Amino acid sequence: MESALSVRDKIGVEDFVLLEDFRSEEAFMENLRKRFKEKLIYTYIGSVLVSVNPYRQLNIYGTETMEQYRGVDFYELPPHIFAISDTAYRAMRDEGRDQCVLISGESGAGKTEASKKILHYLAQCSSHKGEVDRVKDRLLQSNPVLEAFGNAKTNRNDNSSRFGKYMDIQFDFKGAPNGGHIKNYLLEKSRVIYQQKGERNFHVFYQLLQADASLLSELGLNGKASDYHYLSQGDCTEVHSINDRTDFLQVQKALQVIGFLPEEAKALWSIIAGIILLGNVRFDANPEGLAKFSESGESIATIAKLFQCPQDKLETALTNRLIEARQEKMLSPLTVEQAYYGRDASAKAVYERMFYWLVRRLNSSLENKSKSRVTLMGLLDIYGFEIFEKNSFEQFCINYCNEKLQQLFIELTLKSEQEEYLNEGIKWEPIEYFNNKIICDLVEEKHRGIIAVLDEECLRPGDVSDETFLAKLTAVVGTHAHFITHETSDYEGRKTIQRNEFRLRHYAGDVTYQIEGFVDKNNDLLYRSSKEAFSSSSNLVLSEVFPQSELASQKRPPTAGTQFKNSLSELMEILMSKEPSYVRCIKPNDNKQSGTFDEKVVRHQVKYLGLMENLRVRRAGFCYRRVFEVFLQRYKPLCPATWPIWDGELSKGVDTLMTHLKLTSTDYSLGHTKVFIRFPKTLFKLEDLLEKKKHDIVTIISCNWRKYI
Ligand code: AOV
Ligand code: MG
Repeated sequence: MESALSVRDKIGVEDFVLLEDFRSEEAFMENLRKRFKEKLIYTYIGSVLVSVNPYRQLNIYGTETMEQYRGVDFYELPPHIFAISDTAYRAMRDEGRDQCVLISGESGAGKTEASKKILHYLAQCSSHKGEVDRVKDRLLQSNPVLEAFGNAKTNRNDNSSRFGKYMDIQFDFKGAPNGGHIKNYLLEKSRVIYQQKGERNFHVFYQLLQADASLLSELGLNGKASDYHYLSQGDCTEVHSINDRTDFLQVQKALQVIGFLPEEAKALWSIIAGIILLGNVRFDANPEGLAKFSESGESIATIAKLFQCPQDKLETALTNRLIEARQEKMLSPLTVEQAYYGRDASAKAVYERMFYWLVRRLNSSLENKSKSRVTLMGLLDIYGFEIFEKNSFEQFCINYCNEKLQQLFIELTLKSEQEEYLNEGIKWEPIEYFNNKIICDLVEEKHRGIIAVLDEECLRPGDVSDETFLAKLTAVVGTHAHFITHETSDYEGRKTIQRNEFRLRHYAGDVTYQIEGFVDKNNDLLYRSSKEAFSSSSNLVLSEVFPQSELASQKRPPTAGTQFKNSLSELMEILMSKEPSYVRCIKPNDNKQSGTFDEKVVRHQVKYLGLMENLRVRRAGFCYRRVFEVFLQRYKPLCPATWPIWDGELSKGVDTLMTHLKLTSTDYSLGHTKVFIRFPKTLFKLEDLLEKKKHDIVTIISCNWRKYI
C-alpha cells in the first residue's frame, strides 16, 4: 500500500495552504506542476479553486462524478468545480443566502468552460419536475446561442468570449431553478468590421454560411466566407476545432427550445446576412471627390431587402449625412473615407443592438413566471485580462474590468478571513497586501480619471483628436505611478513607448495602449441618417432596437467608456450583495496544447492572479480549519477516549484528542465552532497516524476479525 507521504510526493497537496513553505513561489509552482502532470487540474487555496486548463477532455465531469459530489462536505473529496458548485448551491438552498461564483483568469484559461460545468451541475443536482426541466433546458440552451453571437476565434482562444456575461439563476425555496436573468457587458463590436490576422468575426457569421441552400438563396448569400470583406480580414475563415455546420444546427435547435418564433429567427438571419453584404458595399469618388456606390460592390437593393428598410433611405444614409443647422435639416454628401466610416459604424451599431435584443429576448424566456420568493446563484464569466500586440480601447475596458474584479476579490477574501477570525474569537494579525484600488482610481476617478478625461475631450467642441486626448491625459495623470508615456523621465522602459501610446502598470502587468480610435470608440456615434434608415425598418428586431423616439430625442447618450464604468459599478454592487466563491483559471501554455506546462506562462498568471497573496492571507495564522464535528469524525480513531464515539462537548473532544497526541497551543487553537491548526506538519502527522491506524485495523481485522465483533 502507498503511504500518505509517497502519495503526497507524487500528486502534491490538494490545498496550497498545506505547503510547508507557503511563501515560496517555487513550492507553489512545484505543487501545481506535479498535479497537472497527474491530470489533477484542480487545487484549493482554502475555499478558492485554482483550475489549470487541461486542453483535453478529462473523464471527470460525468453524471456519476456529479452524484459523487452531491451533498458532500467540501473537503471530503478531491478539489473539483463540482465541490464549489455544490457548496454554493447548498448554502443558497439551505440557508437562503444569495451566492455568486466569480470566475477569472486570462483569455483561454477556461472560464467559460468552468461556468458551463457549474450550470450543468446545478441542472443535474437540483430537482427534476415538469416546469423546472423547461427552465433548465432554456438556461442550458442559452449558452450556444450567446456563444454563436458573442464569441469568436482570437489568437488566444478558438472560442473567446467577446462580451462579459453575468447570469443569475433563480431558485425556489426547494432549490429548484425557476428562472434566470442574463446581463451582458461591452460587446467587442469592432470585430464586426475588422479582425486581426489569424482571427475571425463572431461565430454566427460563418455558421450562417453553412445553412441549407434554400435559406442561403433566400438571404442572397451565394459566396464563401472568403468572398466577404467583413469575414475574411483575419485570413482565417475556417478553424480546425470548430464545425460551423453542426454548430449552426445546434443554435437553430437551441432557439427553438428557448421558444423563439420562426419569424424571430428569420429576422436575426436577415440582419446577419445584411451585415455580411453591407461589408461588400464599395464606394468610388465622383468628380467632386464625393462618395458614390461602386459598380464592383454589393447592390444596395439586396441589403435594403434584408434590413427591410426603404432602399432610398439606406442609399441616402450610406452616402450622406444629415446636418441640423438653425432648426433646418440638410443633407451633406460624404467623402469616400467618410462613407466607409459610416458603413462600418452602421454595421457595428446594427450588430450591437441586435445582440442586446437577443439578450433581452433570452431574458424574457427565462423570466420567472411565478411570484414565489427566489434565491439567486450568480455566475460571472467575463473576458480575461488581455495583452495583445496592439491594445486599443477594447483592451483598455477589458483590463479595467479585470482590475475591478481583482479589487473585489482582494477586499472580499480579506474581509471574510477577518470575519471568520472575529466570529471564532481568534486573534487576527493584520497582513500587508497590494491593493490595486490605486489603478482602479486612475481609470475611473471623477474629473481626474482616464475615462473622465477622455469624456471631456469627446464632448469638447473644436479640434479633438486622439493626440489631443493623450496630451490632456498626460497633463492630468502624467505623474501617477501607474501611468507612463514616452515622456515619463524616471521609467527605464520609456524608450519602448511611442508618442501615440500610453502604458498602464496593471496589477497583472504592464500594457501599452495605442491611442488611435480612443476618441471615436468612446464617442460611439452613428450618423443620424443611418438611424433614420434603420428606424424605418419593418424587421421585427431592427424596428425595436432603432425606435423612432430616439430620433426625436436631443439628448446625447453617455459615452461608451462611461456606460461601461457605470455598468461595472452596478455589477460590483450586485456581487458585493452576494456570498462569493472563486474559481481562478490558469492557462498552462500559449499554444493550446495538452500536457505542456510552461513555467514562465504559468508563473506569470500565478503572480497576477494574486495567488501567492491569497495564500498568504489564508495562511496568515493557520493553515487549516475545520468545524469540530467534521474534524472529530475524521481523526477520532487516533485517541482511545474519542473512539469510537465521543458523546461529550465537541470542542472538549477535539482538545482531548489533541492532548493525547501531545499537541499544544502552539500547534492549534480552538475557536467557537472550529479547530485551527497552525502548521501543515501537524496535519500531515495526523494523516499519517490515521493511515497507519487504518492499515493496522485492516490487518488486525483480516487476521483476527472474530475478536472484534
Ligand atoms: P476563457 O473563457 O477563459 O477564455 P475557455 O473556457 O473558452 O477560456 O477555454 C478555452 C478552451 O480551452 C476551450 O474551448 C476548451 O477547448 C479548453 N478547456 C478549457 N477548460 C477545459 C476543461 N476543463 N476541460 C477540457 N478543456 C478545457 V476568453 O473567453 O478568451 O477570456 O475571452
Ligand atoms: Mg470565455
